[in-house]
Amino acid sequence: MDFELSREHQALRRLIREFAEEEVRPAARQADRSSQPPVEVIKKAAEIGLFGVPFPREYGGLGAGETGYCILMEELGRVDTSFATIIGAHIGIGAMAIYLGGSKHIREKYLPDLCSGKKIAAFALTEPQAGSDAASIKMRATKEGDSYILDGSKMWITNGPLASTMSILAVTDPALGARGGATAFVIETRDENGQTTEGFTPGKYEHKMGLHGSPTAAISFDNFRVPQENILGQTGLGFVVFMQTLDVGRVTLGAATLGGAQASLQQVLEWAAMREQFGKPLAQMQSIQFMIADMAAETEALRSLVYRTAWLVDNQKPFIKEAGMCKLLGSEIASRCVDRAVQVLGALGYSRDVHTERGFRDARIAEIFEGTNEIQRILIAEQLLREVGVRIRP
Ligand code: COS
Repeated sequence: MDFELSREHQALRRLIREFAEEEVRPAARQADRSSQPPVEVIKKAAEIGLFGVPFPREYGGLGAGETGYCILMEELGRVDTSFATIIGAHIGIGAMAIYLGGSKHIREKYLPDLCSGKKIAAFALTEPQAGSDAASIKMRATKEGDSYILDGSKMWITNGPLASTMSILAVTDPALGARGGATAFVIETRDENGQTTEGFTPGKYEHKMGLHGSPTAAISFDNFRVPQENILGQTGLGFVVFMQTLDVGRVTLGAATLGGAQASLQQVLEWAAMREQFGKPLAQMQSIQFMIADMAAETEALRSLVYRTAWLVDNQKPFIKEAGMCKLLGSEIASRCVDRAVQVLGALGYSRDVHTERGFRDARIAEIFEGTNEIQRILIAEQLLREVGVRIRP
């Protein structure tokens, strides 16, 4: 058993950490305050190849696999969850659905521009009535000659206002419903000048509790044409492509929360060493030491889980259960850690002058998006019970 990262992965971590500290961190507060994504930092991330970290070199990626992608998300999650979310929605679900479901031709057509960051991707699944119950989507794709016509709307789409390429799921056979009658497509929603494609309307920006630097929007389609060759996977089997994509995304969401938890721990360590009350540093107080120990133990356990699961993905071994665990544990550990950081920093932790307050707001969503933690618990239990011959859903 070897717990060392390869030299390439260590070099990748150094590159990303430097970028995160020098470029992402200084822009994070302004992005949060203005609710605008840091466009210049996004461009610089693209220039150094961060938009294609896991994908093979033949498609323009860095070829660093799921392990490299987890390193990316951990390092970004350490400094700014919003920025990690922009990159995560682009790589982990938007472009990943194209990689997992696309033919060689479709991969070659779309992935190079996504890996270079020339284009930004989004993943369009959720609809007003279809959140946890992903199979209740109503968006229609109707066959017309060599094309499909998309009609309907999606909501809570991360990168919705930035993306020009989207993976989208729509019902092609209403009689079969989404589980056996939905098809996944890759679509182009904007041209090179940012002009929206006919039939596509970006909707209102969502005003969220946190993640202000990561734009989220509703989007709608009216008579939007997509060529048949843009199908991801097989006709009628798009639900599976989308579920497989979410599995991969959940591992790296775990990595982003690992970064958040680590940052909270670091902040508590530094503050506890410096801040004095009752004539001694907080670090001398057992109540604070207990918090530090709990944070460190949870963070270390999460680290082992995330990188072992990345290893499973990179070695083509089953990982659905572990992906759910990364997302479930990661989101809850990060929330607990940042909550403790606010407590240790006291009134300062509640102040908008330190990034703990932003981290506290930003952490909460990880318990909800990419499948709520309740859904993750069901998926984990289902996988375990299946191994002993019990089915908990029809
Ligand atoms: N990998 C491969 N195939 C999968 C799969 C996975 N992870 N999950 C489901 N499938 C397949 C099933 O095997 C089934 O195929 P068969 O009928 O051939 O057996 C089909 O997809 C339907 O699956 P299932 O019956 O499990 O669908 P359900 O509607 O009961 O629910 C859950 C599936 C709850 C897992 C799904 O709705 C879900 O993940 N919800 C959360 C959605 C989410 O994460 N939203 C976030 C928004 S996008 S950021």
